[in-house]
Amino acid sequence: MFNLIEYEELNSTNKFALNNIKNIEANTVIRAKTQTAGRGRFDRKWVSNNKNNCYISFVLKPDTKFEAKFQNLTQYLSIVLCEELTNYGIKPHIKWPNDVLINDKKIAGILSEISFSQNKLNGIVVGIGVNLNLTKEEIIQNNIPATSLNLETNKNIDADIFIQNLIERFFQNYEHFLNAGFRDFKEKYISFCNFIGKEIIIKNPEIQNIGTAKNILEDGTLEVLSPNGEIKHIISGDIILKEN
Ligand code: BT5
Repeated sequence: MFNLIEYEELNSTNKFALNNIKNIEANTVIRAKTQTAGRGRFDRKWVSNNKNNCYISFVLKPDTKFEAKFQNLTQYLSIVLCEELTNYGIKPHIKWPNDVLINDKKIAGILSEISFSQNKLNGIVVGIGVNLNLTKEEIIQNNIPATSLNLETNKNIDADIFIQNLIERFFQNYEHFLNAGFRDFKEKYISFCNFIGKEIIIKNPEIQNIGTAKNILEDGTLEVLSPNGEIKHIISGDIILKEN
């Protein structure tokens, strides 16, 4: 049902997948033990130099025509990850749109990138980095507000098993997601969110807004009530809980 291709080191699993997308079969997962240039959203860096962590990219080819629901694949993957983490006895939260946190610290990040040629969709690459076995020193050295599954559970985590289970769980409902879109997963997504009803700051590279997070809509958009009573629909950016 899926192929897992593993490399000792890549610059970035997303970049490798995008560069080779035409030669990679649909539903292939590219894994690198380490990444020399792991990347986040808005050209930010993803710290990726510890080989017992998870750095993988899903190569998906749902259609040759782009559909809006494909943009929610990152939110779908954040739910899949939360379910997997719950199996380890911890309580993860989603920070819209798709960061996964434990006790307000980031344990994982997701980056989706799309490849087109001449208006034809070649494929979608959904990359995820999960901190499975970071040390406290690595977190301090890299100056990241992060946590890691081993630190939360006080156990070393078997990265091979974690990655295999995460991929299997992703593909369990992938067809359902493609047929129904985010709508059928919205309630599950909301069940992992802890910011609804709270005051938040919404930042994206150009603007900053303040408001109360009201809801997540059927297309994954964040609905915010502004202090002047206006309802805003946010489609991209970062959120910060205002009391932080
Ligand atoms: C993300 O970006 O959270 C998406 C990260 C996606 C990484 C995966 S790994 C496999 C695949 N291949 C890639 O090259 N990328 C994907 P963003 O929301 O922009 O968050 C980046 C920010 O998170 C940084 O600016 C740091 O503050 C913080 N950060 C960096 N490395 C981290 C880590 N290992 N753990 C927690 N936080 C980190």
